[in-house]
Amino acid sequence: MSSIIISISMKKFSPLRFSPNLLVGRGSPSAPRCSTSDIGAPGGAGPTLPKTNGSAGSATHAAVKRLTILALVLVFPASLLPGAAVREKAAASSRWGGTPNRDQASAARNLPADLDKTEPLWEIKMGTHQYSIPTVDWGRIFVAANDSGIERAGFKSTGGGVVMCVEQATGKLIWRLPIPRYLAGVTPPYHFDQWDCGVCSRPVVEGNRVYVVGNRGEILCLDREGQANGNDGPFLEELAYMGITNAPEAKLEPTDGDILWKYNLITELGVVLHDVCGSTLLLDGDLLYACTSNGIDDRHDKVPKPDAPSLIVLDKNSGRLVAKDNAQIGRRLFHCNWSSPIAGRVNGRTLVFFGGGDGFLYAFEPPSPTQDSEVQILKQVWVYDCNPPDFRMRNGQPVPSSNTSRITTDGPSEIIGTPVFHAGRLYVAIGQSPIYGVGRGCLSCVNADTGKKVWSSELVERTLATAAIADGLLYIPDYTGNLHCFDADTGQRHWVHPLGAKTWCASAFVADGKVYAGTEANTLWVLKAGKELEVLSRTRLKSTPITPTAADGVLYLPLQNRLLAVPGKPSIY
Ligand SMILES: [Ca+2]
Repeated sequence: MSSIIISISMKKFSPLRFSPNLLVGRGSPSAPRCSTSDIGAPGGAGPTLPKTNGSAGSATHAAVKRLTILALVLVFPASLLPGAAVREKAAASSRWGGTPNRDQASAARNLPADLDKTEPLWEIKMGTHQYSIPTVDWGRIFVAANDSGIERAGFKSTGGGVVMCVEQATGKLIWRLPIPRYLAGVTPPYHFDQWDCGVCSRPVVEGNRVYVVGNRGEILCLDREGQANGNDGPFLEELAYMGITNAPEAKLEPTDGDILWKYNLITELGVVLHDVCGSTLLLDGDLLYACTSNGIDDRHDKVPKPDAPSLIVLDKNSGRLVAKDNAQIGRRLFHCNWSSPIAGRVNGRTLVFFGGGDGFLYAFEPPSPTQDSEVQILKQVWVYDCNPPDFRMRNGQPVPSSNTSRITTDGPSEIIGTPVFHAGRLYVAIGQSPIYGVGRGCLSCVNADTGKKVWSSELVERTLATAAIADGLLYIPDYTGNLHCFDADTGQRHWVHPLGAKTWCASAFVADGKVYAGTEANTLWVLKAGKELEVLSRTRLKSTPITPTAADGVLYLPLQNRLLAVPGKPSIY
């Protein structure tokens, strides 16, 4: 058993009570390509994009940078923030929100209403920084953190990351892949992988493959079985990759991870990553969509690679680059690209949507199916400005965006949380790193086919969160600590609830008629889902909660330094 597992409580749990499917280790089914209905007629182009670069500051501010990193992570996942939705009893949550839609709603049931009254089934230690939402898949949980506390012969923590696979029933380690820190991240123009945030991307699981963005700026394809079934290739240098130093005695162990292939964003694309790679991959058929995390330089002064792609597409089988965008988001970038791509089916076609670090929402056509090795340019279908006009321009003059030398509350913001596809519409909010403070924000509902606005609301301030939509209601927290409930169809706000502390590490997660919302003050709120505001419980935790996920009557709640499995109604067993 892993030394990082600090406690396992089995008082209320027996593996025999689980569905047999949960104990199957291999061969989980693929999720449907898309589950959304067709909508509308083909639409036109979006607005003309400005050419200005919003990050004009020059001063370097260490404290600000550090907080920035922390902030980023959380969203992605929630956007560190997305909730893993799991089809109840299907035990597979291979995709964020259960589908390419990225919705933070889950069909899981029988979940706890009050964590103070529920003893966890188990609890495992997860480094010191944990921002990744766990993925539950056929009896296993895939999760990521930083590499603090890992004990393995020949391994030394570098402030890097780790991807782990544990048993869903017990939390017991199956395998782990330590990923050393990218030490060159301290060298200009980089300001990257410096803050012990580790792997912030949520693992995407399909069949026997696990796809994740590593802390070194690499897209990794891992073997679900790790080294337990041998070292599968083509990549075979796991010992050196993990930084195992006790050669020549060193050898791979069954509990080591197994890399099948990897794609390096830095060496292959020349992007300058900033802070963290916090986005989660989108898997659709044989294609793997990835945000490149191209960003500004170490001085927060300019974008070193303004024409580098922000969104790329790989062949999931080989890691070959299939396509990239040419939207030149880097020329308008405020800080970095951190949002995660999503897909939806509209008007008989699949579109891929991406929230840019320039505050625009983009729709692209998938690459053409071809065996040609030439890298395609993604065809842009439309673009929508998620910033109201007066956020960008006022009295004929550009409104400055926050950066390390100039903190503003009313300028434009980027997209950090993940857009959500629901009933033919996209829901996305703008935000900034929490170190830039609170400020004006906007939640937008956009026709996914045409890119035209359906409604928007400036009641939601800057946020890093991803929306959760269930039964026609949308839940989203903002950085001020307000949790909002909107009518997803009309944009009418039903209620707002102050959570008592700022929120940037977690999106709201809705399941089983409950809304789970965490704050930076180590608090988890549980509210009743619905048009009427009703608080069910408020629990003080040992660390800051990240966006939870759920499956089979259990809430899997990541904290900054551990992962809890909290059961709902014991009667379901
Ligand atoms: Ca293997």
